[in-house]
Amino acid sequence: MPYFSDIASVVYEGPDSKNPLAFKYYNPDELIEGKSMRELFRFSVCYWHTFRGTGSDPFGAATLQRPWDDGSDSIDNAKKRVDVAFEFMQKLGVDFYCFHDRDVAPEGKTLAQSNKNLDAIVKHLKKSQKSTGIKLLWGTANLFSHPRYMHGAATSCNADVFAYAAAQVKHVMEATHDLGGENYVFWGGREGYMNLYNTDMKRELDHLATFMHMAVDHAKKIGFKGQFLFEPKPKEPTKHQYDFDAAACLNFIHRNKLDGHVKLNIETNHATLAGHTMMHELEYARIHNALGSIDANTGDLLLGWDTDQFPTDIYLTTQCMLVILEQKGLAPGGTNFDAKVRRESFEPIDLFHAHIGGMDAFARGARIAAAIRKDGVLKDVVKQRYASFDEGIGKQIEKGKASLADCEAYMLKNGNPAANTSGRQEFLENVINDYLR
Ligand code: XUL
Ligand code: CO
Repeated sequence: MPYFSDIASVVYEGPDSKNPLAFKYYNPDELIEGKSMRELFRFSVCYWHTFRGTGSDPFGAATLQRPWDDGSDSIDNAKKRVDVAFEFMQKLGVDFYCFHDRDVAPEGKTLAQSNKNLDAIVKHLKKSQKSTGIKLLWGTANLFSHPRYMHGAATSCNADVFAYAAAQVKHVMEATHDLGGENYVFWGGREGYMNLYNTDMKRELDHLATFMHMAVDHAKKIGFKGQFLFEPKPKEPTKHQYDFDAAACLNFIHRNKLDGHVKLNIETNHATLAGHTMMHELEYARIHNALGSIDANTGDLLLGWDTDQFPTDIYLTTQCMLVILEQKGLAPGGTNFDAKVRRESFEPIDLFHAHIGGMDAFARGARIAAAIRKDGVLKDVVKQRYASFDEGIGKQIEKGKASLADCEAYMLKNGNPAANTSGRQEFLENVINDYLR
Protein backbone atom coordinates (compact mmCIF):
# COMPACT_ATOMS: atom_id res chain seq x y z
CA MET A 1 0.00 0.00 0.00
CA PRO A 2 1.56 3.36 -0.97
CA TYR A 3 1.92 5.94 1.81
CA PHE A 4 2.82 8.88 -0.41
CA SER A 5 0.13 8.27 -3.04
CA ASP A 6 -0.31 11.97 -3.79
CA ILE A 7 3.40 12.47 -4.53
CA ALA A 8 4.82 11.47 -7.92
CA SER A 9 8.41 10.33 -8.46
CA VAL A 10 10.77 13.30 -8.27
CA VAL A 11 12.44 13.96 -11.62
CA TYR A 12 14.90 16.46 -13.09
CA GLU A 13 13.08 19.38 -14.72
CA GLY A 14 15.97 21.87 -14.97
CA PRO A 15 16.64 25.28 -13.39
CA ASP A 16 13.59 26.98 -14.93
CA SER A 17 11.10 24.57 -13.37
CA LYS A 18 8.73 26.07 -10.82
CA ASN A 19 7.74 22.64 -9.50
CA PRO A 20 8.88 22.43 -5.86
CA LEU A 21 8.85 18.62 -6.07
CA ALA A 22 11.29 18.44 -9.01
CA PHE A 23 15.06 18.60 -9.21
CA LYS A 24 16.40 21.82 -10.73
CA TYR A 25 20.06 20.77 -10.73
CA TYR A 26 20.36 17.09 -9.77
CA ASN A 27 20.24 15.28 -13.08
CA PRO A 28 21.20 11.68 -12.20
CA ASP A 29 22.58 10.68 -15.60
CA GLU A 30 24.40 13.92 -16.41
CA LEU A 31 28.17 13.50 -16.42
CA ILE A 32 30.47 15.52 -14.19
CA GLU A 33 34.16 14.86 -14.89
CA GLY A 34 33.22 11.59 -16.57
CA LYS A 35 30.94 10.28 -13.78
CA SER A 36 27.16 10.41 -13.70
CA MET A 37 25.82 12.50 -10.82
CA ARG A 38 24.24 9.33 -9.48
CA GLU A 39 27.66 7.63 -9.27
CA LEU A 40 29.47 10.72 -8.07
CA PHE A 41 27.22 11.44 -5.08
CA ARG A 42 25.80 8.05 -4.13
CA PHE A 43 23.11 9.89 -2.15
CA SER A 44 21.81 8.17 0.93
CA VAL A 45 18.82 8.73 3.22
CA CYS A 46 19.51 8.26 6.91
CA TYR A 47 16.98 6.12 8.71
CA TRP A 48 17.33 7.67 12.17
CA HIS A 49 16.39 11.28 11.43
CA THR A 50 14.10 10.66 8.48
CA PHE A 51 12.10 7.72 9.83
CA ARG A 52 12.67 7.85 13.58
CA GLY A 53 12.97 11.59 14.21
CA THR A 54 10.06 12.93 16.25
CA GLY A 55 10.84 16.63 16.42
CA SER A 56 11.33 16.55 20.19
CA ASP A 57 14.09 18.74 21.61
CA PRO A 58 15.35 19.41 25.16
CA PHE A 59 12.57 21.97 25.59
CA GLY A 60 9.59 20.32 23.96
CA ALA A 61 7.73 17.21 22.88
CA ALA A 62 7.37 15.48 19.53
CA THR A 63 5.81 17.51 16.73
CA LEU A 64 6.34 15.51 13.52
CA GLN A 65 3.27 13.96 11.88
CA ARG A 66 4.04 10.45 10.68
CA PRO A 67 0.60 8.97 10.03
CA TRP A 68 1.98 5.53 9.15
CA ASP A 69 3.70 5.16 12.54
CA ASP A 70 1.57 4.00 15.50
CA GLY A 71 4.32 5.04 17.92
CA SER A 72 4.68 1.50 19.28
CA ASP A 73 7.78 -0.69 19.56
CA SER A 74 6.11 -3.56 17.74
CA ILE A 75 7.76 -5.51 14.94
CA ASP A 76 4.76 -4.77 12.72
CA ASN A 77 5.26 -1.05 13.19
CA ALA A 78 8.98 -1.43 12.45
CA LYS A 79 8.15 -3.31 9.24
CA LYS A 80 5.66 -0.66 8.20
CA ARG A 81 8.36 1.99 8.63
CA VAL A 82 10.61 -0.01 6.31
CA ASP A 83 7.88 -0.03 3.65
CA VAL A 84 7.44 3.73 3.98
CA ALA A 85 11.19 4.31 3.88
CA PHE A 86 11.66 2.35 0.66
CA GLU A 87 8.69 4.03 -0.99
CA PHE A 88 10.13 7.42 0.00
CA MET A 89 13.62 6.58 -1.31
CA GLN A 90 12.24 5.19 -4.53
CA LYS A 91 10.14 8.29 -5.18
CA LEU A 92 13.14 10.48 -4.40
CA GLY A 93 15.42 8.44 -6.66
CA VAL A 94 18.04 7.84 -3.96
CA ASP A 95 20.04 4.62 -4.31
CA PHE A 96 21.30 4.16 -0.73
CA TYR A 97 20.31 4.30 2.93
CA CYS A 98 22.09 4.02 6.28
CA PHE A 99 20.87 2.79 9.66
CA HIS A 100 21.70 2.07 13.28
CA ASP A 101 20.45 -1.28 14.61
CA ARG A 102 18.07 0.42 17.05
CA ASP A 103 16.55 2.71 14.38
CA VAL A 104 15.26 -0.15 12.30
CA ALA A 105 14.37 -2.67 15.02
CA PRO A 106 13.19 -2.25 18.60
CA GLU A 107 15.52 -3.01 21.49
CA GLY A 108 14.32 -6.09 23.39
CA LYS A 109 14.54 -6.90 27.10
CA THR A 110 17.67 -8.98 26.54
CA LEU A 111 20.46 -9.03 23.98
CA ALA A 112 19.05 -12.26 22.56
CA GLN A 113 15.65 -10.60 22.08
CA SER A 114 17.21 -7.50 20.49
CA ASN A 115 19.17 -9.70 18.09
CA LYS A 116 16.01 -11.57 17.18
CA ASN A 117 14.15 -8.31 16.52
CA LEU A 118 16.97 -7.06 14.30
CA ASP A 119 17.06 -10.34 12.37
CA ALA A 120 13.34 -10.09 11.65
CA ILE A 121 13.69 -6.56 10.28
CA VAL A 122 16.87 -7.38 8.33
CA LYS A 123 14.87 -10.03 6.50
CA HIS A 124 12.30 -7.41 5.61
CA LEU A 125 14.99 -4.89 4.59
CA LYS A 126 16.59 -7.51 2.37
CA LYS A 127 13.30 -8.13 0.58
CA SER A 128 12.76 -4.40 0.12
CA GLN A 129 16.32 -3.92 -1.20
CA LYS A 130 15.75 -6.70 -3.69
CA SER A 131 12.45 -5.37 -4.98
CA THR A 132 13.63 -1.74 -5.30
CA GLY A 133 17.37 -2.03 -6.07
CA ILE A 134 18.11 0.37 -3.19
CA LYS A 135 21.33 -0.56 -1.38
CA LEU A 136 22.83 -0.19 2.08
CA LEU A 137 25.62 2.41 2.16
CA TRP A 138 26.48 1.66 5.77
CA GLY A 139 25.24 0.09 8.94
CA THR A 140 26.19 0.98 12.49
CA ALA A 141 25.36 0.15 16.10
CA ASN A 142 23.66 2.60 18.42
CA LEU A 143 26.05 2.50 21.38
CA PHE A 144 24.81 5.68 23.04
CA SER A 145 21.01 5.85 23.60
CA HIS A 146 20.45 3.12 26.18
CA PRO A 147 21.23 4.09 29.83
CA ARG A 148 23.81 1.26 30.01
CA TYR A 149 26.03 3.45 27.84
CA MET A 150 26.04 6.39 30.26
CA HIS A 151 29.85 6.12 30.68
CA GLY A 152 30.47 5.25 27.03
CA ALA A 153 30.62 1.90 25.24
CA ALA A 154 34.15 0.83 24.24
CA THR A 155 35.49 3.47 26.65
CA SER A 156 33.11 2.66 29.52
CA CYS A 157 34.69 2.03 32.91
CA ASN A 158 32.37 -0.99 33.16
CA ALA A 159 33.88 -4.06 31.42
CA ASP A 160 30.45 -5.67 31.02
CA VAL A 161 29.25 -2.66 29.09
CA PHE A 162 32.31 -2.97 26.80
CA ALA A 163 31.39 -6.62 26.25
CA TYR A 164 27.76 -5.75 25.55
CA ALA A 165 28.80 -3.11 23.00
CA ALA A 166 31.15 -5.60 21.34
CA ALA A 167 28.33 -8.13 21.10
CA GLN A 168 26.08 -5.48 19.58
CA VAL A 169 28.70 -4.53 16.97
CA LYS A 170 29.20 -8.19 16.08
CA HIS A 171 25.52 -8.60 15.33
CA VAL A 172 25.10 -5.36 13.34
CA MET A 173 28.25 -6.04 11.34
CA GLU A 174 26.83 -9.43 10.42
CA ALA A 175 23.51 -7.79 9.47
CA THR A 176 25.36 -5.17 7.39
CA HIS A 177 27.27 -7.96 5.66
CA ASP A 178 24.08 -9.90 5.03
CA LEU A 179 22.50 -6.80 3.46
CA GLY A 180 25.51 -6.20 1.20
CA GLY A 181 26.42 -2.98 3.08
CA GLU A 182 29.41 -1.25 1.52
CA ASN A 183 30.73 0.38 4.71
CA TYR A 184 30.46 0.10 8.48
CA VAL A 185 30.54 3.29 10.56
CA PHE A 186 31.81 3.96 14.08
CA TRP A 187 30.61 7.20 15.54
CA GLY A 188 31.92 7.30 19.08
CA GLY A 189 28.51 8.17 20.58
CA ARG A 190 29.64 8.62 24.16
CA GLU A 191 33.32 7.69 23.69
CA GLY A 192 34.81 10.61 25.54
CA TYR A 193 34.69 12.13 28.99
CA MET A 194 32.72 14.63 31.01
CA ASN A 195 35.43 15.16 33.63
CA LEU A 196 39.13 14.23 33.79
CA TYR A 197 39.07 13.81 37.60
CA ASN A 198 37.29 10.46 37.21
CA THR A 199 38.82 9.40 33.87
CA ASP A 200 41.77 7.17 33.00
CA MET A 201 42.24 8.57 29.52
CA LYS A 202 45.06 6.21 28.55
CA ARG A 203 43.06 3.14 29.53
CA GLU A 204 39.94 4.38 27.72
CA LEU A 205 41.86 5.08 24.50
CA ASP A 206 43.55 1.68 24.69
CA HIS A 207 40.16 0.02 25.16
CA LEU A 208 38.82 1.86 22.11
CA ALA A 209 41.76 0.57 20.05
CA THR A 210 41.19 -2.97 21.30
CA PHE A 211 37.51 -2.64 20.34
CA MET A 212 38.42 -1.51 16.82
CA HIS A 213 40.86 -4.40 16.38
CA MET A 214 38.18 -6.82 17.54
CA ALA A 215 35.89 -5.37 14.85
CA VAL A 216 38.59 -5.68 12.17
CA ASP A 217 39.25 -9.29 13.22
CA HIS A 218 35.56 -10.15 13.12
CA ALA A 219 35.16 -8.60 9.66
CA LYS A 220 37.99 -10.87 8.45
CA LYS A 221 36.39 -13.86 10.10
CA ILE A 222 33.00 -13.40 8.45
CA GLY A 223 34.40 -12.17 5.12
CA PHE A 224 32.96 -8.65 5.42
CA LYS A 225 34.98 -6.57 2.95
CA GLY A 226 33.16 -3.25 3.53
CA GLN A 227 35.13 -0.14 4.45
CA PHE A 228 35.31 0.77 8.15
CA LEU A 229 34.75 4.45 8.80
CA PHE A 230 35.36 6.60 11.89
CA GLU A 231 33.14 9.63 12.17
CA PRO A 232 34.90 12.55 13.89
CA LYS A 233 32.93 14.76 16.28
CA PRO A 234 34.56 16.96 18.92
CA LYS A 235 31.87 17.19 21.60
CA GLU A 236 28.18 16.53 22.28
CA PRO A 237 27.01 14.56 24.10
CA THR A 238 30.29 14.45 26.06
CA LYS A 239 32.42 17.49 26.81
CA HIS A 240 35.27 15.91 24.85
CA GLN A 241 34.82 13.12 22.31
CA TYR A 242 37.97 11.13 21.54
CA ASP A 243 37.20 11.20 17.79
CA PHE A 244 37.55 14.99 18.00
CA ASP A 245 38.37 15.80 14.37
CA ALA A 246 40.03 14.26 11.32
CA ALA A 247 43.51 14.91 12.74
CA ALA A 248 42.73 13.29 16.12
CA CYS A 249 41.11 10.28 14.42
CA LEU A 250 44.04 9.80 12.06
CA ASN A 251 46.50 10.00 14.93
CA PHE A 252 44.46 7.32 16.76
CA ILE A 253 44.32 5.12 13.66
CA HIS A 254 48.05 5.44 13.05
CA ARG A 255 49.16 5.02 16.68
CA ASN A 256 47.05 1.89 16.99
CA LYS A 257 48.13 0.37 13.68
CA LEU A 258 44.68 0.53 12.15
CA ASP A 259 45.96 2.17 8.93
CA GLY A 260 44.50 0.51 5.89
CA HIS A 261 41.50 -0.72 7.86
CA VAL A 262 39.73 2.50 8.79
CA LYS A 263 38.92 5.67 6.83
CA LEU A 264 36.80 8.66 7.86
CA ASN A 265 33.16 9.66 7.50
CA ILE A 266 33.26 13.46 7.63
CA GLU A 267 30.17 15.41 8.78
CA THR A 268 29.76 19.13 8.18
CA ASN A 269 28.20 20.09 11.51
CA HIS A 270 30.87 18.11 13.37
CA ALA A 271 33.59 20.01 11.49
CA THR A 272 31.98 23.29 12.57
CA LEU A 273 31.81 22.18 16.20
CA ALA A 274 35.53 21.36 16.01
CA GLY A 275 36.26 24.91 14.84
CA HIS A 276 37.05 23.79 11.30
CA THR A 277 35.39 24.25 7.94
CA MET A 278 34.02 21.18 6.18
CA MET A 279 36.53 21.85 3.40
CA HIS A 280 39.38 21.68 5.92
CA GLU A 281 38.21 18.34 7.31
CA LEU A 282 37.66 16.88 3.84
CA GLU A 283 41.03 18.05 2.57
CA TYR A 284 42.84 16.83 5.70
CA ALA A 285 41.24 13.40 5.26
CA ARG A 286 41.87 13.34 1.51
CA ILE A 287 45.58 14.10 1.66
CA HIS A 288 45.96 11.20 4.11
CA ASN A 289 44.06 8.88 1.76
CA ALA A 290 41.34 8.61 4.39
CA LEU A 291 38.32 10.41 2.93
CA GLY A 292 35.79 7.58 2.90
CA SER A 293 32.31 9.08 2.97
CA ILE A 294 30.40 12.17 4.07
CA ASP A 295 27.46 12.94 6.33
CA ALA A 296 26.00 15.87 4.45
CA ASN A 297 24.32 18.45 6.63
CA THR A 298 25.01 21.87 8.06
CA GLY A 299 24.87 23.60 11.43
CA ASP A 300 23.64 26.97 12.54
CA LEU A 301 26.60 29.14 13.48
CA LEU A 302 24.47 31.18 15.87
CA LEU A 303 23.18 28.17 17.82
CA GLY A 304 26.49 26.38 18.35
CA TRP A 305 25.14 22.84 18.71
CA ASP A 306 24.62 19.94 16.35
CA THR A 307 21.45 21.13 14.59
CA ASP A 308 21.89 18.71 11.65
CA GLN A 309 20.13 20.87 9.08
CA PHE A 310 19.85 19.98 5.41
CA PRO A 311 22.65 21.58 3.37
CA THR A 312 21.44 24.37 1.07
CA ASP A 313 24.46 26.70 1.00
CA ILE A 314 26.07 26.59 -2.44
CA TYR A 315 29.40 27.95 -1.19
CA LEU A 316 29.53 24.99 1.19
CA THR A 317 28.65 22.37 -1.42
CA THR A 318 31.06 23.93 -3.94
CA GLN A 319 33.87 23.67 -1.40
CA CYS A 320 32.94 20.05 -0.62
CA MET A 321 32.88 19.16 -4.30
CA LEU A 322 36.25 20.81 -5.00
CA VAL A 323 37.79 18.24 -2.65
CA ILE A 324 35.57 15.30 -3.62
CA LEU A 325 36.18 15.77 -7.36
CA GLU A 326 39.93 15.93 -6.67
CA GLN A 327 39.72 12.35 -5.38
CA LYS A 328 37.31 11.30 -8.15
CA GLY A 329 34.28 10.69 -5.94
CA LEU A 330 33.60 8.89 -2.70
CA ALA A 331 32.86 5.27 -3.66
CA PRO A 332 32.53 2.92 -1.85
CA GLY A 333 31.38 5.79 0.42
CA GLY A 334 28.64 8.24 -0.45
CA THR A 335 26.74 11.38 0.47
CA ASN A 336 24.49 10.52 3.40
CA PHE A 337 22.01 13.14 4.55
CA ASP A 338 22.58 12.91 8.30
CA ALA A 339 20.10 15.76 8.57
CA LYS A 340 16.69 16.35 10.05
CA VAL A 341 13.78 18.57 9.18
CA ARG A 342 13.07 21.29 11.75
CA ARG A 343 10.43 20.42 14.32
CA GLU A 344 8.29 23.17 12.83
CA SER A 345 8.40 21.37 9.42
CA PHE A 346 6.14 18.66 10.71
CA GLU A 347 4.39 17.37 7.58
CA PRO A 348 5.63 14.31 5.65
CA ILE A 349 6.00 16.41 2.47
CA ASP A 350 8.71 18.43 4.24
CA LEU A 351 10.91 15.31 4.03
CA PHE A 352 10.74 15.61 0.24
CA HIS A 353 11.49 19.34 0.20
CA ALA A 354 14.46 18.81 2.51
CA HIS A 355 16.10 16.02 0.50
CA ILE A 356 15.40 17.65 -2.88
CA GLY A 357 17.03 20.86 -1.61
CA GLY A 358 20.11 18.99 -0.35
CA MET A 359 20.53 17.00 -3.56
CA ASP A 360 20.10 20.10 -5.71
CA ALA A 361 22.58 22.05 -3.59
CA PHE A 362 25.18 19.31 -4.03
CA ALA A 363 24.49 19.04 -7.77
CA ARG A 364 24.90 22.78 -8.13
CA GLY A 365 28.10 22.73 -6.07
CA ALA A 366 29.46 19.94 -8.26
CA ARG A 367 28.76 21.83 -11.49
CA ILE A 368 30.42 24.97 -10.12
CA ALA A 369 33.41 23.05 -8.74
CA ALA A 370 33.84 21.21 -12.06
CA ALA A 371 33.83 24.53 -13.96
CA ILE A 372 36.45 25.98 -11.58
CA ARG A 373 38.57 22.87 -12.01
CA LYS A 374 38.15 22.83 -15.80
CA ASP A 375 39.51 26.36 -16.05
CA GLY A 376 42.35 25.39 -13.70
CA VAL A 377 41.98 28.66 -11.77
CA LEU A 378 42.94 27.45 -8.32
CA LYS A 379 45.31 24.75 -9.48
CA ASP A 380 47.43 27.18 -11.53
CA VAL A 381 47.68 29.70 -8.71
CA VAL A 382 48.59 27.06 -6.13
CA LYS A 383 51.17 25.45 -8.41
CA GLN A 384 52.76 28.81 -9.09
CA ARG A 385 52.75 29.68 -5.39
CA TYR A 386 55.04 26.74 -4.56
CA ALA A 387 57.17 26.90 -7.73
CA SER A 388 60.33 27.67 -5.72
CA PHE A 389 60.19 24.04 -4.48
CA ASP A 390 60.34 22.74 -8.08
CA GLU A 391 63.99 23.69 -8.54
CA GLY A 392 67.22 24.64 -6.75
CA ILE A 393 67.34 24.56 -2.97
CA GLY A 394 63.55 23.98 -2.74
CA LYS A 395 63.81 20.80 -4.78
CA GLN A 396 66.70 19.58 -2.61
CA ILE A 397 64.65 20.28 0.56
CA GLU A 398 61.63 18.35 -0.74
CA LYS A 399 63.83 15.40 -1.67
CA GLY A 400 65.23 15.37 1.86
CA LYS A 401 68.69 16.08 0.45
CA ALA A 402 69.33 19.43 2.15
CA SER A 403 70.76 19.64 5.68
CA LEU A 404 70.63 22.62 8.03
CA ALA A 405 74.25 23.26 7.05
CA ASP A 406 73.35 23.21 3.33
CA CYS A 407 70.60 25.76 3.99
CA GLU A 408 73.03 27.91 5.95
CA ALA A 409 75.63 27.78 3.16
CA TYR A 410 72.94 28.63 0.59
CA MET A 411 71.62 31.62 2.55
CA LEU A 412 75.09 32.90 3.41
CA LYS A 413 75.85 32.93 -0.31
CA ASN A 414 72.53 34.57 -1.32
CA GLY A 415 72.25 36.98 1.57
CA ASN A 416 68.45 37.32 1.63
CA PRO A 417 65.53 35.13 0.47
CA ALA A 418 63.95 35.87 -2.91
CA ALA A 419 61.10 38.38 -2.62
CA ASN A 420 57.70 37.00 -1.58
CA THR A 421 54.75 37.18 -3.96
CA SER A 422 51.16 38.11 -3.10
CA GLY A 423 48.80 35.39 -1.80
CA ARG A 424 46.01 36.97 -3.90
CA GLN A 425 43.31 35.78 -1.49
CA GLU A 426 40.80 38.50 -2.34
CA PHE A 427 41.38 38.00 -6.07
CA LEU A 428 40.65 34.28 -5.69
CA GLU A 429 37.56 34.86 -3.56
CA ASN A 430 36.26 37.15 -6.33
CA VAL A 431 37.07 34.55 -8.99
CA ILE A 432 35.13 31.87 -7.07
CA ASN A 433 32.17 34.24 -6.75
CA ASP A 434 32.21 34.68 -10.53
CA TYR A 435 31.50 30.96 -10.88
CA LEU A 436 28.61 31.02 -8.41
CA ARG A 437 26.07 32.29 -10.86
C1 XUL B 1 25.72 12.03 15.60
C2 XUL B 1 25.91 11.43 14.28
C3 XUL B 1 25.50 10.00 14.15
C4 XUL B 1 26.38 9.19 13.26
C5 XUL B 1 26.02 7.71 13.24
O1 XUL B 1 26.05 13.36 15.66
O2 XUL B 1 26.36 12.06 13.35
O3 XUL B 1 24.18 9.97 13.71
O4 XUL B 1 26.35 9.65 11.96
O5 XUL B 1 26.06 7.13 14.48
CO1 CO C 1 26.70 11.59 11.33
